[in-house]
Amino acid sequence: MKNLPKLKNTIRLLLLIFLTLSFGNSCKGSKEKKNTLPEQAGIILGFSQIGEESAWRKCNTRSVKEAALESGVQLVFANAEQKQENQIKAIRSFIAYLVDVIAFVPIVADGWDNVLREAKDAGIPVLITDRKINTADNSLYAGFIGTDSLEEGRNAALFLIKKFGIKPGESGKEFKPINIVELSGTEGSSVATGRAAGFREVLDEYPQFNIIHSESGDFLRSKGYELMHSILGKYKNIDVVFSHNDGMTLGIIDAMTEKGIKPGKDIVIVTIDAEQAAIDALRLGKVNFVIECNPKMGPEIMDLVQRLVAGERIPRLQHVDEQVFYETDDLSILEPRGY
Ligand code: GZL
Repeated sequence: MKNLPKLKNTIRLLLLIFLTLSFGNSCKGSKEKKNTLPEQAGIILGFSQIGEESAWRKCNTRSVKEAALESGVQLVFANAEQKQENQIKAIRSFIAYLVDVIAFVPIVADGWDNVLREAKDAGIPVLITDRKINTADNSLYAGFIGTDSLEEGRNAALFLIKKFGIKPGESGKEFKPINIVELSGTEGSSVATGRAAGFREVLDEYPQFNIIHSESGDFLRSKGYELMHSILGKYKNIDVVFSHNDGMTLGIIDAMTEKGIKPGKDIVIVTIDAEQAAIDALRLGKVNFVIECNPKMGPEIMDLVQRLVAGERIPRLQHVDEQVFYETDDLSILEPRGY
């Protein structure tokens, strides 16, 4: 079958027409020229993205698309519009198209084994990005690159211990309870689970802290606003809000302000992502601590894709660099965040 490569390229070209037409309209904001057919496709990467639920996600998508253009990787990009079943369909299309590598952001951690087994049977390596999956079979993917959500949750708790002047290990026999409301991210996502777990892992050592309410706002600003509005009607003794992303935090700030509550002063706010709007709120004293979750992992993803195609082993687990921003920091020196 000496014509196999030619046959493979013909199949690819036909399927690329199909995929470009079928996903073309769902690559909202896609920078690639629509329906371009590469004369000589190099590496072809099938990428399934969750959707556009936050400024963070949109920046993550831009980073992937720009890095693909920069590195000459032919990107077949599918926007799942917040549905796992759309991600599974897209991955099956990538398999049919015989892409060189599949990368995706798993919207939730469970339910991937079957489709990843199909990719494995097709001999297509899989790179998991941003969020993690739960699986008993580690052979189903080559590696992970993304955020360390456990550490983000721990950092949120360590800030509160400092903020409320509690000495490490202080038993706090006599103490006024510090009441916390947590607005968490998408239920079942590894990042919401990790942030909540890291937060509790540290705070469980300090009986002063009391999580009086925890609810998922699905990383959406609108839900952050709605939930905060109703929570403020239910509880009169909130000291802290821990929000799993800046999008929800912006909704939280709106709800507090409407109720005459000074965010960052009457109620301490800790938030994750470090998008520009959160840094601006930190400068204004409307939030007290911002934990960076770095969306700009496109270049690292393309490097890992190229290494996989070259037959190299890649790290099983690679966390992106992240930092934190305190209300007391000199924020005037910060570069624009880009998301
Ligand atoms: C975190 C990422 C989360 C962000 C949200 O790695 O998956 O999803 O924190 C985004 O803003 O919607």
